Amino acid sequence: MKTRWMLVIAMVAAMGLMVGCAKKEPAKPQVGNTQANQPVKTAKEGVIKLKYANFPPAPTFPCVQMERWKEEVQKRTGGKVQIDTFPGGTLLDAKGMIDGVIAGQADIGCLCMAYQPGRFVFENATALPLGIPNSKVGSLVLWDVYNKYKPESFAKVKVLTMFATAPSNIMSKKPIRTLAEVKGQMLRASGGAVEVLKAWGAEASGMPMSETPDALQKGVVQGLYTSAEVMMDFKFAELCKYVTLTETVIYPFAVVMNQKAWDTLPADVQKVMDDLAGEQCEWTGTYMDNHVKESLEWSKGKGVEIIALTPEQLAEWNKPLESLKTKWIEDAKKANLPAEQILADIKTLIEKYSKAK
Ligand code: DTR
Repeated sequence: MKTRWMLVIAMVAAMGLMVGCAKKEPAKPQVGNTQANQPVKTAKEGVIKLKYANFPPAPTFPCVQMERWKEEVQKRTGGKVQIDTFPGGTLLDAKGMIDGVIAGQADIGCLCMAYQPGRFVFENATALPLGIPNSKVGSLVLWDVYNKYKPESFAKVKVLTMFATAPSNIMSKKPIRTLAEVKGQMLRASGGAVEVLKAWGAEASGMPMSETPDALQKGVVQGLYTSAEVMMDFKFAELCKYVTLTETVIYPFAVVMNQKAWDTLPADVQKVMDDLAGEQCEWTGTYMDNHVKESLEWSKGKGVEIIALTPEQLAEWNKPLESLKTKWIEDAKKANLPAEQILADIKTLIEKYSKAK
């Protein structure tokens, strides 16, 4: 009896194994350019699948613009392109973004150029204190100046669009009403903006936005310096009860695509993406500007005090920042860039777009 049962169990196990094998899905076709030097492959006839990586969490503006771009591309290609988005650094993180895209770990990636000032010397000219008044103007200036000079830093990728944040403000746990009150405060910024804080006498700590909520929570930093939409998107208003409106520098962003993946796209799809580039840049700037206003209003409702500076105070705050321009000119010259001409172009473009409605 025992042997018979053992035989039955053995037979059931063997059948299970056979069924399991028969049910095994055939290997799915690989989609997107997940490995370097592999062309984009289609999941089924006519559908091109692409992976788009982003570093901050989904509700933040770089991801909002990503979803908008995705919807537009899918719509304008009549569903021929399908984009899978990966917010929150789930595919590539902030500093590994462009190299990850070059290596083909993602087809598309969104990066903040200010996080790598040494690598993006040219683009970070727009992150100097030049008086960019808002995100829309900053985005249009950045896109134009990029297209004029087509810098070497993007030679290995296809640039799909660029945009800039709104000007940066200080969000802090303690009120900062005067330049003297910044001194000694441990504040977070990133990239070139760290130098702005240092020039004001703060104890600046450099880190990407993705690490900031933790640093604020743990008290590693007493505040941060960036565009004010984060008060709402990251709920920083719960920790930072003061916003000092310095309205200083913007942060430039780029969306890049793996060159091989781009080269293998059909011409009509490339055209859709190319036609969308400038429009996406302006859309993001407009979204950002409106969202900053919304965030400040929302913050007031959470008991946040918005500290405005007088024109005299702003002049005082801007004075120590002059040295940053001199330093950038030196760095740009070392990188064989026509430094003065680039700055002159940026100033002309700021005027042009500030006047335009
Ligand atoms: N100002 C840069 C970039 C930045 C501004 N808002 C967000 C939101 C999510 C990610 C990055 C950014 C910074 O402070 O890091």
